[in-house]
Amino acid sequence: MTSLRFVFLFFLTSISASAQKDYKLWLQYNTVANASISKEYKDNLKGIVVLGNSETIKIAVKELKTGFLQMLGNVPEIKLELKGENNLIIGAQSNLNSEIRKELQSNFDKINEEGFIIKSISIQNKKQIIITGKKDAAVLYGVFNFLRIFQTNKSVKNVNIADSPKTNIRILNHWDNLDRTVERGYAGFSLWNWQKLPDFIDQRYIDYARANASIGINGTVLTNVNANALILTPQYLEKVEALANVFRPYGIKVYLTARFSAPIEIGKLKTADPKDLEVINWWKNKAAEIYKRIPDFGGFLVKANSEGQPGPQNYGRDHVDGANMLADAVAPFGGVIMWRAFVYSEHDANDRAKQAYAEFQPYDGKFKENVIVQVKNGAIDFQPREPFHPLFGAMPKTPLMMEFQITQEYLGFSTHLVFLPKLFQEVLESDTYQKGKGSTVAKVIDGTLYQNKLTGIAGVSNIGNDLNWTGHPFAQANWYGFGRLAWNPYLDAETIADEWLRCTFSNDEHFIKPVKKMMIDSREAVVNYMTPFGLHHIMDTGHHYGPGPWVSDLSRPEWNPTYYHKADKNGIGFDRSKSGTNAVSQYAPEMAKVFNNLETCPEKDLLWFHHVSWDYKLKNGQTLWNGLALKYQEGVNQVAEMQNVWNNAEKYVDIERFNEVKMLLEIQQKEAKWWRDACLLYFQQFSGKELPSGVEKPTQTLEYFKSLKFPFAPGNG
Ligand code: BDP
Repeated sequence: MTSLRFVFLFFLTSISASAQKDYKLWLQYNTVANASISKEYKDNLKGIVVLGNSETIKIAVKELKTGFLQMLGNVPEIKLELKGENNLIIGAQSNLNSEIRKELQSNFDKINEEGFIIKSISIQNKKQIIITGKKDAAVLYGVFNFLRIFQTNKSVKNVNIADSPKTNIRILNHWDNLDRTVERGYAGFSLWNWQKLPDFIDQRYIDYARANASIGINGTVLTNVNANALILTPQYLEKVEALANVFRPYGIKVYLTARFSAPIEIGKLKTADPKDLEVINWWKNKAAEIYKRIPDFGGFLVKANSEGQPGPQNYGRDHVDGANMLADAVAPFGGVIMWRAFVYSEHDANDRAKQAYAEFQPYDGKFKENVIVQVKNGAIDFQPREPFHPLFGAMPKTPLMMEFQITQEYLGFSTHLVFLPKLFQEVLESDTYQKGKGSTVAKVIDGTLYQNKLTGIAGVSNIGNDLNWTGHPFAQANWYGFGRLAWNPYLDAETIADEWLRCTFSNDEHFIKPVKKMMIDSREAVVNYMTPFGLHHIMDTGHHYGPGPWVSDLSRPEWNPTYYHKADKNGIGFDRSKSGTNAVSQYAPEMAKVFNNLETCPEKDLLWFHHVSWDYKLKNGQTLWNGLALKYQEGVNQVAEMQNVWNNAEKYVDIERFNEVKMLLEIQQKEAKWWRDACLLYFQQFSGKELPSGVEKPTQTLEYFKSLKFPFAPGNG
């Protein structure tokens, strides 16, 4: 009996230890094994001098204590004034003495309000390290970055960093409903326990804020873009206020989604017409009511006249009227309106990929200054690969913010390992040519191309109440990577993967090298086994889980996969060239030319822009049919290789996370084959050709794949 009880207890503790590891994200603070780093620590960090006593500074001190204790086994003495040498000084610029301020003046000149300085300095011939910035939240960013130097086993000797975020709004979009379901959420239910708020503050809210602050995220939209007006009632605003109070010391502002018809639904007005005086006043009063509770409220995110959501067009007005009316309501309080450009209509016979540009581009220069237009990375919808959205660079007088999707709606949910920073980087690096060569999307987003003051990057969150936050242990890297790229859109995906692996798992090079490569390659793998050569939107209906290239019976034509791949006996692909829908003309002439011509169009985007014959010769000499089949196979092979890499990583990883990832990769392998077989069998009906050698034969029939149903697949709103 006793021994059984022991086994049971042991089992329980080992489960909770594993959950804790997963739960700790990239803030594991593993013991530093590198002797020279620990020596440096002992020599250079004898005390921590704390200047200031705000909540934020207290959080920073607590973080340093936790980090040092866990990584290096002890905590330096905490001092309230500068004495002796080899101290770590932390505090905002206004709390520094004049000598230090003078010493750092040139560094302060280089950073913005949220930037930080970490520098080894000599004051009265005494060596110190200082972490500072213009405000306390910046000091906190500096502290996390300083700890990351230890986490990644780098040296702090002669450290000299001055780093500022390149965008103002670095924000998560939670598509969370008030009943705690999460639209396109694959990691459990919403973190926000509306029922128990405002009185019950779940530790998770604090840990969430801490994780975000550690990567520089400074905003969160708590609610779904398919909005519920109730969030704007006093009953809910009280709860939002409680969350805002938790997040504030971490430098995070809350934002809400505004349902355009709220004045009718909760305000009892007869209309929501943005030109109606009563409506205008209703929003002004609502804004005042919110700011009274939450003085630093960020503003509203709005999805209007898209996929059935109400908007200004219901009243014969346009997006500018709607956005500007809301902008006026929040302007006196410093709020912003993030107005989404994700619009398309079943009544518009135009190519869906052209609709957002056609509608929004003519509005350039017409929005109020506190409006920023939020544009998805591509013109359709978060596919495994899309060419960059043609609106980027095409609205010089309008701030545009990027919307990436961190949750993997179309990329294998939280089951497939796909490292998204690689996708994000590809988009950010794309050259729009809108102001000549070098007009990259990143420069549009950080405001340097057109000198926009208001800038931002949004990521649709992949976070839920799963123990490990994101469902897949490696999906944590996508949250992390999003934050890092929002801070600096020029960062390289490899650098991000490297950092994340070291902070999350291990600094052992034998682990880092292969696993980093696996992460980097994982993005191309998913493209290969789902949508190679620019194919897109061929997933199954509603839940978007698994392949469904055959679907052709949905009421809205542009919801059908057949609308996108247009496979027939002549070939496959969507002709968006001049002889087709001419979507290419929405790009700058240089890019339009490249995309328009079959010969110069990058093969990765081929079927996005062209309808191509099955016998078309690819650059490698293969016919399109053979090339397509081989790409699908390559995707499957890449997942097999990922499994190999992971199996070899066993000795560097705790057993729980090792097993989780192993099981998930097994599912990914099965599902990669499913995508390959279902798509190839379906397209083969049109090509009428045999599978080339090297491509495995499908083990099921097309009918079988068509018959699969997933009525309870998660995330389907
Ligand atoms: C699509 C999702 C849908 C969202 C919509 C949006 O399928 O659930 O509401 O985007 O971004 O990707 O508004």
